[in-house]
Amino acid sequence: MKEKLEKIKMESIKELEGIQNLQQLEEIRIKYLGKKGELTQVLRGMGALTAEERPVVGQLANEIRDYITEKIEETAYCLKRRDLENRLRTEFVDVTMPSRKLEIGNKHPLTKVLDEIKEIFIGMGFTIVEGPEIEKTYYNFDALNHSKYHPARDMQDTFYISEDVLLRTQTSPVQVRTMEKQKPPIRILAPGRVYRADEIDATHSPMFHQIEGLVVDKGITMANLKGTLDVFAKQLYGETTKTKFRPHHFPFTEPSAEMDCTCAACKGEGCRICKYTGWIEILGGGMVHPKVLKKCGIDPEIYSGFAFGMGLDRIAMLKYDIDDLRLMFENDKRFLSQF
Ligand code: 2U9
Repeated sequence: MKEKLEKIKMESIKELEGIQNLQQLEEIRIKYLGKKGELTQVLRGMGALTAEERPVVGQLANEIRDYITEKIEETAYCLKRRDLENRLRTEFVDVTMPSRKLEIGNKHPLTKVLDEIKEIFIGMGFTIVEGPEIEKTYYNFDALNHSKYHPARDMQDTFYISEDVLLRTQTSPVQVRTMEKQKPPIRILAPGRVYRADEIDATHSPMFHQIEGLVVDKGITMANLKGTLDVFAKQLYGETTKTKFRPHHFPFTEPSAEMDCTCAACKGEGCRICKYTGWIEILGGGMVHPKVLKKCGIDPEIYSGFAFGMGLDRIAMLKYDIDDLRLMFENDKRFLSQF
């Protein structure tokens, strides 16, 4: 019996030396000290011993159980200590490190200028209206008094989906649709993407952005157009901005004009941006052609209106001195993060 007990002690010491984790340690505890453990089995045989042997073997067995228990507790402490040190090393967070820079986005320059222009016209009582970019030829050309043979209808200028469906070349169809649905007074601003079959270069893109406006009511005159656009220019470029109107032609307005304003960069002195003229053309406009009103069911004998249109990309490029339109669409963060 004594030999068995000594053998158990030696085996348990040997096994405990090779322990790698707490799971293995628990298995050893069960193997030797558990209800069906080797030490427990030996102690069950104590009944067969003589009265003289029993106390001696019992004491040895208790000493070995205490020894193994102590060794297991020591090993458990060492394993837990090792695991804690590992965690402290691997899960270490240096709270003194600077936090990760949160990349906060910023508005695209086109969005910034669009928001600014919308605010100006909302301040003058205009409502923002949007419409389909894939449009009927009727709304893009016929309703706007383009003759059947107007060059703008040519394939080299316009993207056609089918004979009577195209990508809109201006946001005017939005105004036409509004006039069909709403009786005067009308005071709307129609921003959005437009498409023309242009080759991409520093100042042209097949997709660009326009903002058009339309006012229809009784007694609307060219003076209202000039006054509204003069206020717009002053609010966009500063109170000292001057405007001038040059006669022009558009099929959908008569009379028509193009509006220049004094260069915001040099205040009219002349510089690189305004090509040393002191003036920059920013938009076109005119009195809505009576045929356009009539096609929308508005009686030109009772009502009159003015309309205008501007290229948003051009205005943004002028405002931020951007010399290549392609930068607007390439999504290069080095460019976009400057705004
Ligand atoms: C309706 C009637 C008339 C919209 C207008 C312009 C003049 C104009 C250009 C500016 C630069 C297009 O992006 S651009 O190339 N537009 O000069 N647009 S009048 O006139 C309308 C619109 C809708 C029913």
